[in-house]
Amino acid sequence: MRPTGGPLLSAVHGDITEEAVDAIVNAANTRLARGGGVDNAIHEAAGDADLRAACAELGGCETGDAKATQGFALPARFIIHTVGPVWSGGDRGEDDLLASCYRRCLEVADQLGARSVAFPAISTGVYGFPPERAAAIAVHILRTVPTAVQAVHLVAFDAATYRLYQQLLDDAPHAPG
Ligand code: AR6
Repeated sequence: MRPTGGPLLSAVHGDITEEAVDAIVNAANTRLARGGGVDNAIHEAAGDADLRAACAELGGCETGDAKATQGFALPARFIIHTVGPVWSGGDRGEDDLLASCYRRCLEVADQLGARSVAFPAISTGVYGFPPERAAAIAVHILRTVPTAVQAVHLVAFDAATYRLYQQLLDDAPHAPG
């Protein structure tokens, strides 16, 4: 059951750096050093020098944890950097660590007063987490953890991930054909 007043979840197909929300989530690494994928796109769009300097002050981030910076040149006011697990077969606590990412991001969003948050598909790129399993964990945590966040955008960069989110949120188009 979704707690009363829980966030409205919606699937978005596109680039998270364009999301006009209070906070976007970055799929970062433990050093909070600029990497590839969504991390690279966020550094590019936020302004590399500003974001590098802000990340350097945070002193890294544990896998499963989350820490915030300003959004700088982004439409979003904040960036919540979280570090997903590297997939290594599923027996190394990967599910719990990924769940922890979503939970910690909501906690940090609440501390920031953010009411709208956009998430990428954490760990499903370079880190190799199976997308379907990751999407189910994401939706479960976002539907069950109490938060003051009112709107969550699950941003899929590719069509397959977008379809996964649509199916899980049961908002797939029902038009025949
Ligand atoms: N907007 C939304 N989603 C995106 C974008 C974008 N602009 N670009 C990529 N994605 P990944 P990870 C999707 O690899 O697996 C970095 O080097 C992408 O298609 O960015 O958590 C970090 O520094 C995929 O679905 O993150 C770490 O070292 C999802 O974002 C490492 O990669 C996550 O893919 C983290 O790996």
